[in-house]
Order: sequence, then C-alpha cells, then structure tokens
Amino acid sequence: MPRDWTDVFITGDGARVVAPAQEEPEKRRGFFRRLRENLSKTRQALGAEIQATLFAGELDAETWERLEEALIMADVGAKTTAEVVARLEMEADEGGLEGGEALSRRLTELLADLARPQDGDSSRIDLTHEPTVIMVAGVNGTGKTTTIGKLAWHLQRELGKSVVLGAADTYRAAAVEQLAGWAQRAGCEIVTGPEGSDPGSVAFDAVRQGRERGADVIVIDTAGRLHTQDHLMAELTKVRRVIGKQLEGAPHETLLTVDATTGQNGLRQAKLFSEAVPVDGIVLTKLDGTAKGGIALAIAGELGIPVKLIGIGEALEDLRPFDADDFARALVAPE
Ligand SMILES: Nc1nc2c(ncn2[C@@H]2O[C@H](COP(=O)(O)OP(=O)(O)O)[C@@H](O)[C@H]2O)c(=O)[nH]1
Ligand SMILES: [Mg+2]
Repeated sequence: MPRDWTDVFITGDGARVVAPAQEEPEKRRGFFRRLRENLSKTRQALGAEIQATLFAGELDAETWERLEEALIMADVGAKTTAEVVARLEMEADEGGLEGGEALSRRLTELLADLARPQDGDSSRIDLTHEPTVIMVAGVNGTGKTTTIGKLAWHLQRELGKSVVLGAADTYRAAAVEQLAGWAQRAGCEIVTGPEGSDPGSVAFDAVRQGRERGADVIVIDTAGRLHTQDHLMAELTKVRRVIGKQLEGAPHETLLTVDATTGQNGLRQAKLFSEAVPVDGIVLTKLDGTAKGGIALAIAGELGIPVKLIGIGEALEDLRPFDADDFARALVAPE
C-alpha cells in the first residue's frame, strides 16, 4: 500500500484536515504510474539487465555477478547489493525460487526490506509540537529551497497546516528571493532578514514570528556552502542552537536533501552532515533525472537514516512520501 501524506506526518488529533486525507485508489495508482515514469531511467538500465539475467535460464556464478554489477551501476551500493544477491542466490540454490518471475519478485521484496526503516515511527515526521520547527540542510544545489516550497504547499493543502518559512540562507540575495517565490506559490508567509545578516538571527526571528502568528509548522532554509566544511557545520550547529533558544526542543526535525543524480557522492555528503548535525530524515531529490535511483536503497540500508520524502520534479506537486515497497517495485518490475 503506497504511503500518503498522513502516513508520513504525525498530525495529532487537532489536525485541521481540509483535503481528503486518504487518497483514493485511483489517485494512488496515478502516483505509482508517475513514480515509475520518473524512475524510468533507472528502471531501464536496471530492469533490462535484471530481466536479461534472471530470465536467462541457467543460474550460475556469472548470473549473480551480472546482477551484482547491474545493482551497483544503479547505485544500490556495494554492501546492500552483496547482501541482497547472496540471499537471492541462497534461496535459489535451496530450490525455493523457480523462474525469472519468482526471482524478480523476490529481488523486489529483498530490496524493499532493506530500504524499509526498522522502526516505523522513526520514518515519520511529528507535527504535533506547537509549533513544529523543521530545519532543512544540504549542499547547495541539492534542492533545499525547492523542497521547502513543495513541502509548505503539501502541508497546507493535504494536512491543513499553516506554514511560515524562514530564509536563513542569507549568503546569497538570490537564495532569499527564490524562497520568497516559493512562499508565494505555496501561499504561505516568509520571514527574511537583510542580505548578509546572521542566519541564526533570521532563524530565531522566523520561529518567534511563527509562534506569534500561531503557525503550525515553521520551516527553516539554511546555507549549503561556506569557505570550509567546518565553517558550514559550525554554522548549522549555531542555527540549531539559536532555534532551540527561541523554542525549547526545536528544531523537532532536521531534514537533509540529497541529490540522487550525485549517486555515491550524495551518500558521502549525507554521512558528513549527519556526523555534524543530528539528521532525522533524508529528502532524496531529482529522482526524475537519474539512472542512479538505487541510491535511495543504499542510503536507507547503509546510512540508517530513513528516506522520508522524494523529489521527482520541479513542480509544487513533485514531492512524495518515500515508500520502500513502491520504490523497489518501480525500479525492478518490467514494463
Ligand atoms: N528535476 C528536478 N529538479 C529539482 C528537484 N529538486 C530541485 N531541483 C532543481 O535543482 C536546482 C537546485 O535547487 P535548489 O532548491 O535551489 O537547491 P538549494 O541550493 O539546495 O536550495 C533547481 O534548479 C531546482 O529546480 C527535483 O526533484 N527534480
Ligand atoms: Mg537554496
């Protein structure tokens, strides 16, 4: 069953849901179709190879090697790939899997199992704080600002939450303008500071003003590049601390954007960030433009940080909850 917005977000009893929370089956099928389309580059690369390997008849060492290669090419990651293929090979040897169809079904299941968070609640985003503060971090260009715009739109539209954005990426005037553009499109308020002002003070103001205005959710944009990695991490730590001064316990959720087109490099970035600031969830962006969509499985399996949302385009609606089963199916299943 594909996840919808109410599966990802814990809204509590007071949620003012204005849009139907349950997506109708028809709509869900539509989303799955779009996910498949958006993952078509990865699926074509991976699917063709998988079909060629698993349907080849004779299953020998070469078959498994080719399957491993295909998964690694799709950036599923060495560790995850090795685990999955070893398991599949063992089950096939024991005679439990006959034929290409059974093999590809089982492969899909194994990939999904690895990508599914162990503890269901850790893959959700708790919006029951009053207000909830979400901080979004990530390297420049990975899609922070775009994601925040889409997120604000969905939170308001699907969950009836009022949202205030904080433009704490103050290093580039264009960054603030870009966020302001998204605020307008999403129909929410934004708090900005003068160009070059202290990111911490803008974040502080955004939380304060959000509280004064009775916002449900405050989303803070941050800088993604400074002179050095150390500067950046120190800055993010400071922004977090300042937010916590304005509202104890905040930020309640720190999301990290990872650009799927950067493959294993994205995985390394995610590791670096998560060592410096506590990252609660990954937003995997640009899945529509990559043949390396397997990175979602590598992140989930190797980083131990749940992928919570995926970006599959540049429009407002192109942000979706991540669903391990759907995702694995969209990657592996033949046309
Ligand atoms: N195709 C595609 N492009 C995206 C997606 N998310 C972001 N982008 C594009 O990536 C570029 C950088 O995004 P931006 O939000 O400015 O990144 P930031 O520097 O981290 O804030 C922009 O041109 C976005 O339109 C996505 O899911 N799919
Ligand atoms: Mg930005």
